[in-house]
This record gives sequence, structure tokens and C-alpha cells, in this order.
Amino acid sequence: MAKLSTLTAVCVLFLAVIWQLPGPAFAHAEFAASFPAAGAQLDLAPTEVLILFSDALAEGGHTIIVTDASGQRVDSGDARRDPRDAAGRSLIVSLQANLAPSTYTVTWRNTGSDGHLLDGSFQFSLRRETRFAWWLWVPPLVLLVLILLVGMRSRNEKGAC
Ligand SMILES: [Cu+2]
Repeated sequence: MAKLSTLTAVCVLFLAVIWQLPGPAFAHAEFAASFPAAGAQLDLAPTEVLILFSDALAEGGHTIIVTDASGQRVDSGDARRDPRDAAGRSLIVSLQANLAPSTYTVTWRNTGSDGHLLDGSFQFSLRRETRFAWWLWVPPLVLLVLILLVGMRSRNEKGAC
């Protein structure tokens, strides 16, 4: 019983700490959305990664690093505030052309307009291009060969008569 109450106390303390942490973070430019979205499975290779934040960002001081499953960097190292977003809440980074199918990790670090830094990461994957399903032709081909064989055999039998 003593052990259980100690464990409970530790849990409550831990929760209290966790609860305290995000408290002052509400004014920061937190991750809101992205393209590709976190966890997205794409059929077409994206040419850039765009991340939208909850608040305005500083002019500079941002990084976005995109790596493939083997850790190879595939972004162009040009992370910047998206000029198309007048509110200054989005970052973009260009990607290398013709990305190969893989799972990509986007690791970002931003500087909010209040000077506070935040970081995070998410993944998206690019699916293998759908190949021609040659094996779908196997059953009809087998059937065709069987029909031909049966036909040849019955013709031979006729000839024998
Ligand atoms: Cu802040």
C-alpha cells in the first residue's frame, strides 16, 4: 500500500510538471498544419514542404531539414518564410526534384515573432509507383493453354478414329 501511494504521488507530480510546461507556450508559433500533412502517403513527389504555424514568425532564424529513410538530406536548404503568406505564419523549403519512394522526416525549428524558438518533426511517405500487375495475366493464360491442349487432344483422338 505504501508502495502504491508513493507511485501515485510520483505520477501526480509528473503530471503536474507536464501540465506546467505548455502553459507559457501558447503565444509561440506552434505547428498548425503542413503540406505534405503529417503522416501523409503521397503518390506524387512534392516539390516543397510548407508548414503553417499558429502565430507570426520572425523574418529569419528558421530551419527545415528533410531527410529520407536512410538519413540523406533531400531539401535545398532554403527554408524561409513563405512570401505568399501575408500573415507571415508559414515556412517553406524546396525539395530536390523526383524524390524516390521513401519515408521522409521533416525536422523544423522556427523563431516566433516574439523571439521564442520552437521545434518539432513529422513524417510523410512517398509510395512506390504502381507497377504493371503482370501476374493478373497468369490465370487466363493458364486457362487458354489448357483449352488449346484439350482441343489438340480431342482432335488427335478424332484423327485416330
Ligand atoms: Cu513565445
